[in-house]
Amino acid sequence: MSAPSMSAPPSATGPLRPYGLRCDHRVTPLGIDEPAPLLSWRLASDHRGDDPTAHRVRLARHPGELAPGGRPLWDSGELTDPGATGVPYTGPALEPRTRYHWQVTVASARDQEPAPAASWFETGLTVGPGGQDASGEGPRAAWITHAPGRIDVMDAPTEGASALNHHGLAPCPQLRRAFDAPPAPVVRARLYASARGLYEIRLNGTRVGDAELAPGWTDYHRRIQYQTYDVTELLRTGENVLAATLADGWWSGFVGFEPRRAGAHYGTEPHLFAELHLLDGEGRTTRILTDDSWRTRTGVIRHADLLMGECHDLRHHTDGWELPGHDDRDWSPARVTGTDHRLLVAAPDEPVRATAELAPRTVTRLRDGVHLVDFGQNLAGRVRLRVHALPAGARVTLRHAEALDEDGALYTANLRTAAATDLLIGDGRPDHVFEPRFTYHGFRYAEVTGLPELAATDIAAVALHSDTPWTGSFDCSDPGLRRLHSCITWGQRSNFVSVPTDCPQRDERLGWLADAQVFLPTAALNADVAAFFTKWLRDVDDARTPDGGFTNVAPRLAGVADEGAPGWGDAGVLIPWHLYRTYDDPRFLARALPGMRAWVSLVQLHNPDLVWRHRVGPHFSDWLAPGTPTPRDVVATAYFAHSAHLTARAAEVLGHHDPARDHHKLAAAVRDTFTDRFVTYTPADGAGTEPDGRADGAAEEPTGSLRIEGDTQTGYLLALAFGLLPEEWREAAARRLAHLVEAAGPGLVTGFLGVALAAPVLDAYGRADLAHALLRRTEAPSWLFPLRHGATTIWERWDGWHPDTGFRAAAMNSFNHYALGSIGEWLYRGVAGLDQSPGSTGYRHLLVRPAPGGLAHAGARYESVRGTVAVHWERTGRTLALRVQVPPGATAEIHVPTTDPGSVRESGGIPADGAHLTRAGTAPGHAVYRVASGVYRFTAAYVPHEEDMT
Ligand code: RAM
Repeated sequence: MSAPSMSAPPSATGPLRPYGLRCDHRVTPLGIDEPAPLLSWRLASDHRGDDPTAHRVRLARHPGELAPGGRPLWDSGELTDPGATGVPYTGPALEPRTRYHWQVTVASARDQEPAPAASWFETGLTVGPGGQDASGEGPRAAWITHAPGRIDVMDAPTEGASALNHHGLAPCPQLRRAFDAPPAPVVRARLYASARGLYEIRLNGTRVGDAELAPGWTDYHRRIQYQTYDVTELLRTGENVLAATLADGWWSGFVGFEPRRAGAHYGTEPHLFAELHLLDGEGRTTRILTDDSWRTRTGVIRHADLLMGECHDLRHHTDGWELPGHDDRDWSPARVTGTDHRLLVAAPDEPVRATAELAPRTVTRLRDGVHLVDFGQNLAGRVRLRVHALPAGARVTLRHAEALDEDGALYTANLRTAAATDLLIGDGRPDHVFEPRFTYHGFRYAEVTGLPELAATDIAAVALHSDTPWTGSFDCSDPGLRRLHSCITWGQRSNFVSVPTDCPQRDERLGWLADAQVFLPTAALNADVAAFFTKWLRDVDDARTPDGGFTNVAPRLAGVADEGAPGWGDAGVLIPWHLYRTYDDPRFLARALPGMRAWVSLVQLHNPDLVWRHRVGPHFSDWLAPGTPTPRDVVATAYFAHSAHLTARAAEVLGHHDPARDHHKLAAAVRDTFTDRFVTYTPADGAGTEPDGRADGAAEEPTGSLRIEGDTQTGYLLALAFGLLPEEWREAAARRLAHLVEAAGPGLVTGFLGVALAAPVLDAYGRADLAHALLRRTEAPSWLFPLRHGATTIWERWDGWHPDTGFRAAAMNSFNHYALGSIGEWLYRGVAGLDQSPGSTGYRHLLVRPAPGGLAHAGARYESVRGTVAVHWERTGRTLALRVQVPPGATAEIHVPTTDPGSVRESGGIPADGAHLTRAGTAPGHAVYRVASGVYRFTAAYVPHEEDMT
């Protein structure tokens, strides 16, 4: 298995040039319905200071109209914002089902010819909300489903049979429609498809697109996504056939854990929606629509469920049903269930795709007909199995697990009611490849029952996840940290499945808001998650409670407390803010601001004294913290202050001055309340009240001593990360935090909320050494503890398995939960030193401040919205070499780690103030420079402290 491949700039060298053109954060999307999409680009140049001075975007229906002298539909004119990474389209209303070509030209400070680059996007069934376009031509297809009464109850598999029996899963409907191609040759064919449930469509036997689990999960009562496919190449003359298979998926299958409402959250059987638009050379469009002319029956898939698994009975297979010429007279007519299209929206994100295939590491024969396969990697996806011969009616059962028990058998207790069992029933014909299509499992191991032999070449694991383009890579000299980064990345792969889920294996897989919030900074470095979160923030908004509050999970689900808990509901504020800063797209804030304001007002309404005690939902506090719990009011009030502050900042960015002022005032008042109620500060001169429990003589320190109620690591982390303390108290708080971390091992005793903040806060207050010590720690709680015990993904609990006590309680013990993987952010920002400065958006102002610790080298590379950012440092003897790449349009403040600032050289020379570099003084352990865009190579004397060395 190779590392995920990254989208990278073109290898061609030269002056300033745009590349990586995107429309609404996607490369050449088909079928968008946004009326004012954002057109953006990255920049590359091989020269220092080769910054953009102006840009111009033009858009046309035909590429020729973009040529010099052509008449485009829209011309932005020359725009002189040198920091821009894109422009929103503001031309004439876009028409539906139309391809638009666009070109950006960027002028450079170096006075060369402006460099152009071109791309395109295509609009969907409609443009704008409401399912109707300006011409009144909305979608016309009906929702159709299998005729009732003809569904036979499935054959229950032998394994996991009880769960499956009781759930009464139904066979997957197949639907087909034969049609003749129009007489004139078709120049363009588009299929717009959706399901209430999941769909897979073939045209003349060939699968359309490569989306898995489409149309993805939304609150189907509020929004249903459709996908657009270019099927021009699949069309043939004469008879053609559209053939679809439907499954329950999130719509009518099992989701989550609520036993009273485990399945059928939105509907009871799946429905299909499809429109095939065929444009011929004479400009005529023929439409093939889902309606009652479609024929249906059930087929080979006897049931398919996301949690329970999938069953294929080959005896129900009919050769050629998806091809022209098949006689479907004994099929039933499809049943039309509605023609309401108001909820249909074009999917704004990349679909789930199969992105990797893993060969088994080992295949072990356990007993007659039972094999255990270890894929060596925990993942979300499914197994592909080649079966050479299977007698009619004989069964092959596939069970999945993340771990093995003491006897070397599958450990499935932690899956709770998720049967995660796939079943193949033979028809006696040789050679069949079995791969479930409408389920996924979280697993590293599979147990295959029913085959006398199993060759390693006959089985593979297929990884599935939302196909967010990879943008980041991290490397360093420590194999433990490299493996940690790999675990984090696999956690992301396994849990970004249409929504950001907590875990991929048990009967849960929900879009928990806090998990997403704490992991987002890491996720957004690993991958371009702008489109993925554009989609999910709609889910977050759709889920809001009637009084305007954010929930704990999105999409909202019966059985999970709606009222957002502190840190959970606040994700509705924190996530848009982080996305805005990362992707330089204020629309994240514009869309979210009403929800942000409603949330903060709601908390204020219920807590007029500004201590957040009421309407705390299930108050998860610092979830799963192994140490003394942080007082709940401390956690909640800290988040209240932070959300109020970010809401004010968001309003400010959008130019909404009054709300900005009000929320700034509120934030200041909550901060004051936080310090009044929860913080005791004793200045250095000894005046003031002595904090309780002071045992370390901290009051002797020059900056005084400080205690936050509860005296827990998380209390200090929240206060420092969210800027809740007066400036002059912060050093004291940071010292207390460092003391608590040291006293614990050094170690962390924080939960989901605290963990994410630990390394960044320690580093910001000069204790990168402690952050490194936490990373090096191998006893629980630590990141390396699970790795020592074979983890290949991040565990839900620090000690999900311990050699002394075995597995933690199965009721909540996931081995693929990304929340504690929030440390990934600091691997990039801290260890490698690749960051943007606090006031910067879209990586306009970089902050490069590596924390070498005891490592020999580290580096990170990141495709920002602006272009490639790269930092690599390496120590040889007593010299540290640092290479930094700053994309065009950006500047960087570079802190060169050195024990002798006078020794610093850049590209071999003494760095002197000039056009591209200025000296900015020294900081403890660093010499600081400000640079323009370009590549810089520093060397410096560097002798680390003894205790930093591994
Ligand atoms: C667990 C989930 C999730 C967490 C909530 C509070 O069941 O796995 O990670 O956010 O509870």
